[in-house]
Amino acid sequence: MEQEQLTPKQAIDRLIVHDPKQITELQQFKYDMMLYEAAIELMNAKLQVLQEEFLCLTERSPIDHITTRIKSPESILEKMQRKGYPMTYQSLRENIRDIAGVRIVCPFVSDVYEVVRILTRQNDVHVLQTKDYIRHPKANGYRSLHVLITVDVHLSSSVREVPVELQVRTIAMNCWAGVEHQIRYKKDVDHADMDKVLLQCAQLMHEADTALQGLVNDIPGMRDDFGVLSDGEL
Ligand code: 0O2
Repeated sequence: MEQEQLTPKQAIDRLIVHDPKQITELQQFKYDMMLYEAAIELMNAKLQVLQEEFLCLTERSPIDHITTRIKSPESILEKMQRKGYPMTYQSLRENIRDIAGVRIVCPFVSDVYEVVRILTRQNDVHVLQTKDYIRHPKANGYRSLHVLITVDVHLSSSVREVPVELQVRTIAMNCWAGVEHQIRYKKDVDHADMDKVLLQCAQLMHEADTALQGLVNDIPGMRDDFGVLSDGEL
C-alpha cells in the first residue's frame, strides 16, 4: 500500500488527535524546546554585547566566535541509553541538562576564564556545575572548560531557570576537538596509533596555548587587554 506522505506539522496534529498521553508529552516537548531556544538567544545576546563592548574599549575581544546548538534527538537518546537512564520523557527532563549548548571560542586561555567570570557574575546567570577539562584534561587529550548554568527566561506569568551548557575553549582546543570529533566516528577503522596521535596533537595544541599565553604575560602593554594567567594556572 502506498504510504501517506505527511508534513511534520500534519504528523504532529495527527498524533495529538489520536493519543491523549502523547499529546501532553508532545506539547511539553515543544514548550521545553521553546525554552531552550529562548535561553540560547539570551546567552547569544549577552555574548554579543560583551564582544561589542570589548571591541569598543580595547580593539580586541576575548571571544573569537560563538556557536550554539540544540542537542539532536539521536544524541539525547544515545546519552540516555549510555547512562542507563529510564527511557521516559520525565527522565529526559530530569537527567539531560545539556540540551541547550553554547560554545565560546577564545584566543587565549586567560580569555576562557575571563569570559566565564564575566558571564557568571550576571544576576540572571546561575552556576550549577563546573568541569575544568583545561586544568584536568580527559585521558584522550580533550581540553575545554564546561560550565553548566541556568539563565532566567521571563515568560508571560513566570520566570524559568533554563539550563545551558557552556563549553569555553581556545582556538587551539577547538581545532583539536573538531578533528577528534570527526575521527571518533571512524573508530572501527583499524589504526593502532590513532589514540596516541590524537593525544600527541592535544599536547602540541597545549604547548601552543602555553607559549601564546606566555607572550601575553610577558609583554606589559598587552596585559591589561589580554588578562594574565600565572604559570601554575595553565
Ligand atoms: P554533542 O554533539 O555536543 O551533543 P558524557 O560525556 O556525554 O558522557 P557529560 O558529563 O554530560 O556526559 O559530558 P561532558 O564531559 O561534560 O561533555 C559533554 C560534551 O563535551 C560532549 O557532548 C562534547 O560536545 C564535548 N566533549 C566531551 N568530551 C569530548 C571529547 O573527548 N572530544 C570531543 N570532541 N568533545 C568532547 P556530546 O553529547 O558528546 O555531543
